[in-house]
Amino acid sequence: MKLLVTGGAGFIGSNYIHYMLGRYSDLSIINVDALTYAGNLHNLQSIDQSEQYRFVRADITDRAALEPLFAEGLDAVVHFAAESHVDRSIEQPEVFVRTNVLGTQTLLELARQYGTGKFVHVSTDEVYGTLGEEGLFSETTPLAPNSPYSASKAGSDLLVRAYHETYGLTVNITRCSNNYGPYQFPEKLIPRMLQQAMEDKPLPVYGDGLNIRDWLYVEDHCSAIDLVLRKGKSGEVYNIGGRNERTNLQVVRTILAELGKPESLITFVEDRLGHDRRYAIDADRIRNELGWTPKHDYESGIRETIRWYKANRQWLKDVRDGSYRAYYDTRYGSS
Ligand code: NAD
Ligand code: TDX
Repeated sequence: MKLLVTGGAGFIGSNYIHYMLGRYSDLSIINVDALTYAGNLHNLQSIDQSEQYRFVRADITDRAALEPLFAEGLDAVVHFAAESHVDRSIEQPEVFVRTNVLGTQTLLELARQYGTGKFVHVSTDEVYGTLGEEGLFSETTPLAPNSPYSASKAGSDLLVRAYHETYGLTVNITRCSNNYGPYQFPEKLIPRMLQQAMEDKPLPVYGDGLNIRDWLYVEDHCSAIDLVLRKGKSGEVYNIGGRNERTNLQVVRTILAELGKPESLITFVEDRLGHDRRYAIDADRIRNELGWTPKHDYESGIRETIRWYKANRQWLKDVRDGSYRAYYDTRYGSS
């Protein structure tokens, strides 16, 4: 099977490539990534020389750069590439629309023209908006995105749906809750707080810290996407989540306790604009129809993640000071 993975140098994409190559010996993967600030090929260093793996630096809005890859004949596309950080989308919405909406449409159009086998679009629970104290997001919950990030992801979801309905493209959409684990860029809650705590710096908690997220260890997201790719019914949406609801304060306190740091490092700061209060996922469809079960419970997953960041402080340092970029610019030309 020849698989095109977009955004494979990012957090979830790189975990997914490791997961798939570790599992299937008859698979070849082309990783297309523009290497934005969030893309880091060091995440993939251990498989860099594998005959099953090829990297192509390209922007997903660049049709001319992508076309030869589709022309080779692809069995499937698994589409991760996106601008992914809500806070950045509040500051700079345009690039979110360009990459997430136009980039997705560019890929869909090529998949249609070249008869690509299946298009798996990796989306997010944030397209459903926010929940009150009760209830869960199901696949039939109406889309009600609140941030420019989630609106751009919802736009891309609707294009995927339209390519299925209009042109009969074989597609699936996955909508997962918040991921955590190795290789996550330290702008996101868990690695950011870990980094601050390890350096005895203040941990900036937005608002009252009582917003709730539903956490899933990244490998469990990868196993779900693998199942959807192989067994998902075309046109179907699959929610993915592990029913691990925690307030941000609970997450931060666990990190401090595990690192043996004082709670006095917690600093309440101005709230995020349009901050969604609560996310919680009903994942019954993927569990019942495809037999997915997550392997990691939150308590052991978070401890494993903390151990990884402690053992990989150089990775965090390189990401923060941008030193990995010099390597790319020598090897692939500056962006
Ligand atoms: P990330 O920001 O860590 O990685 C994104 C990757 O996409 C980077 O390697 C970046 O270089 C690449 N990219 C960005 N713009 C590009 C462009 N125009 N062309 C080509 N490549 C480009 O993101 P992530 O957290 O790994 O998320 C991956 C996907 O999963 C996203 O689509 C996101 O919406 C979705 N998702 C993320 C989470 C989460 O908790 N992180 C949860 C659910 C869904
Ligand atoms: O410094 C912080 N302080 C803080 O209180 C940061 C970075 C975040 N927060 C809060 C905001 C959220 O309530 O923590 C929560 C999690 O924030 P993020 O890590 O930015 O994630 P979130 O906004 O929930 O979105 C994430 O999950 C869904 C990913 O970034 C998205 O790509 C994914 O679609």
